[in-house]
Amino acid sequence: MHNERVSPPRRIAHLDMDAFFASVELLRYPQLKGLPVVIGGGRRKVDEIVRQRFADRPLSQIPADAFPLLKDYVGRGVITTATYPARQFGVGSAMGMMKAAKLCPQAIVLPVDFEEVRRFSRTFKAVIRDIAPVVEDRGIDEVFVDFTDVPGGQREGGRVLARLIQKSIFDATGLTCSIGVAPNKLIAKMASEFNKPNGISIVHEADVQTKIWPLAVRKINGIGPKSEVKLHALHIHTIGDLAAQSREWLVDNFGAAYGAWMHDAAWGRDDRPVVTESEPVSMSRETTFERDLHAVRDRAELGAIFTDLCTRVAEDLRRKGYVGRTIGVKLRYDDFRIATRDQTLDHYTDDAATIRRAAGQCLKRVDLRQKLRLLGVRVGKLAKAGSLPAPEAAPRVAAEPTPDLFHGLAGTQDFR
Ligand code: TTP
Ligand code: MG
Ligand code: MG
Repeated sequence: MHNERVSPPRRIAHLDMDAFFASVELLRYPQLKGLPVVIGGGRRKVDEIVRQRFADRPLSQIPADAFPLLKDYVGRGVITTATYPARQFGVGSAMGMMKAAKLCPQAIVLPVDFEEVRRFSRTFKAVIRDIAPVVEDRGIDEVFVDFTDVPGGQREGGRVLARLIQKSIFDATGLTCSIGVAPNKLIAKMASEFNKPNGISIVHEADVQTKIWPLAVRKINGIGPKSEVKLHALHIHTIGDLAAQSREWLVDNFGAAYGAWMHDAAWGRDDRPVVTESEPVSMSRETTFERDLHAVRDRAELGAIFTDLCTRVAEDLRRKGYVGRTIGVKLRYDDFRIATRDQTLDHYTDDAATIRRAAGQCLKRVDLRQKLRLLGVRVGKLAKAGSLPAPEAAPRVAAEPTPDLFHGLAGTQDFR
C-alpha cells in the first residue's frame, strides 16, 4: 500500500522541578546558593525577623550567616524539601527537623511561601503549554507532556524538545527542572529522576531491561510501602525480579487487577493517555500542631485553627473556581491513629461558614477524649462553580451562630 501512514512512536515526557520550594526561596535569597538549605517549620516569622533586622538593604544583600540554622530549631516540624547540597547530608522531605539537625546542623531553615510557589508553578506550566500543548497537571511541580506530535518532539528521542523546554523555563523563572522522555507515562515518571537535578534522560522501549529492571520495585508509581513489604517477603526486590514472575503468579498473590497491572508495569507497558484537564477530586487543608491539643482544655486554640482551616479551604475553592458538596474532617491522635468523618450536603458550597458548620457536625461524631496531633478539613464532590443550575448553586448560610464542639469560638464572629 502506497499511502499507508505510519504514526510516530509515542514519546511522553515527565517534567519535575528541582528542589522546588527551596529553589523558589533561593531566587529571593541568591546569596544562599550552594549552601545547605531546608524548607520547613511552617511560619514566616523566622525570616521576618531577619528581614526586619536588615530592612535597610535588598533581600539579596542580607548576609548568609544571619539566617536561622537547623541546629537552633526546636519543635515538631518536618522538612518539606531540601536543596541538593543539604541532601548530601542525608536530609530530605518528610524527615523531622530535629532529626535532620543532627545530620546537618549548619543547614539554613526557611519557611515555605505558598503564594510564591504557586505563582512559579503557574508560570512554568504556562511556559510548557506554549511549546507543547498536551500537558497533564500532576501537582505543584510536575507535569506529563505528550511530545509525540509536537514539531521536533521525536528528534533524538525527545531530547531536543526537552532541552528547549528546560531552557525556556529557566529563562522565564531562573528555576531548573529535570525531564524524562519515554514511550509512556510510567517509564517517563521514573526517567525524570535519573539525572536530577537539571538533567534529561531519554529511555526507549529497548532500554527497559538495562535502565528499568535494576530499579527497586518501589520506583514504580503505584507500588506503595505496603506492596513493597509484601513483595520483599516474596523475595522480589527489583523491577526485574517482578518481571520474572508470571502474570498468573502475580494475579494469585495480588489479585486480578493489581497483579496484572504489576506485570505490565514491570515490562514497561502503559497505555494511559496524557489527559489535559484533570479536575481535582477534592480540596483540603490540614495542619500538624506544634504540641498535641485537647478538645476541651485547648478549645480556644483548636477552634481558631479549625476556623482557619475552613476559611482557607473556602479560599482555595473560590480561587480555583470550584464548589463542593461533601465536607469532611480528619484527625490524627497523639498515638498516630487517624479518624475521618464526612457529610454530604444537599447543595454545593464554597462558603467558609457553611463548611465550618458541616465540618463541626462531623467532629461531633469522633472521639475527642484523646489528644490530637493534626486536624484537617476537606471538601469533596467538586463541581466547577459556574457549571451548576441555579438551585444547586449554594445559598449562603444565614449569620446564625454555629453550635459545635469548640464552642468558645463557634459562631460567625470568628470569620474575619
Ligand atoms: P518533589 O518534586 O517530590 O521534590 P522537590 O521538587 O523538592 O525535589 P526533587 O528535585 O527531588 O524533585 O516535591 C515538590 C515539592 O512539593 C517540594 O519542593 C515540596 C513539596 N513537598 C511537600 O510539601 N511534602 C512532601 O512530602 C514532598 C515530597 C514534597
Ligand atoms: Mg520536584
Ligand atoms: Mg514533584
